[in-house]
Amino acid sequence: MERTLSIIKPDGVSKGVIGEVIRRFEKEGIRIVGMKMVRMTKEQAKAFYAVHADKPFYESLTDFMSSGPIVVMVLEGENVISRNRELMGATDPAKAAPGTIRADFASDVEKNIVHGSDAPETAAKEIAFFFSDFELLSN
Ligand code: DAT
Ligand code: MG
Repeated sequence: MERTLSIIKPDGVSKGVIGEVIRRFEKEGIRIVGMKMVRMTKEQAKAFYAVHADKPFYESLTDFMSSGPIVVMVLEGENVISRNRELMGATDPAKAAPGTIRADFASDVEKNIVHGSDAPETAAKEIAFFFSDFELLSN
């Protein structure tokens, strides 16, 4: 059993697709074991995306990620890290496979609706960034 962090980004919240994204997870039998809506400060967004600090899009990405509410979730299931990445589709929605969340809802490579951890180590770090143990409830 694995866990991963999923974020519905500010564009996903403002486009009204929170329910649709969650429906896709539940339809796949992925369990939601933690969930809340928060708004990150610019500093928190910079810390969350510290791995991208040297990228040209870092300022713009962290402005965007702190621009409005996000829904953060911890997903649980077998191979859920890669299964979530498959449901999300490629980073650039123009390259995302048809039927993926990003192909269906994202407008560009930066405003791409969802985040998903990419490996067990990053999942553990990203989950701890937003959640404490008592907020995670296997069900
Ligand atoms: P992913 O979110 O698919 O894991 P990533 O980790 O490479 O992609 O990048 C993190 C986020 O940064 C991504 O969701 C959107 C933004 N981003 C990535 N590449 C970008 C680019 N070329 N221009 C603008 N934003 C970009
Ligand atoms: Mg990534």
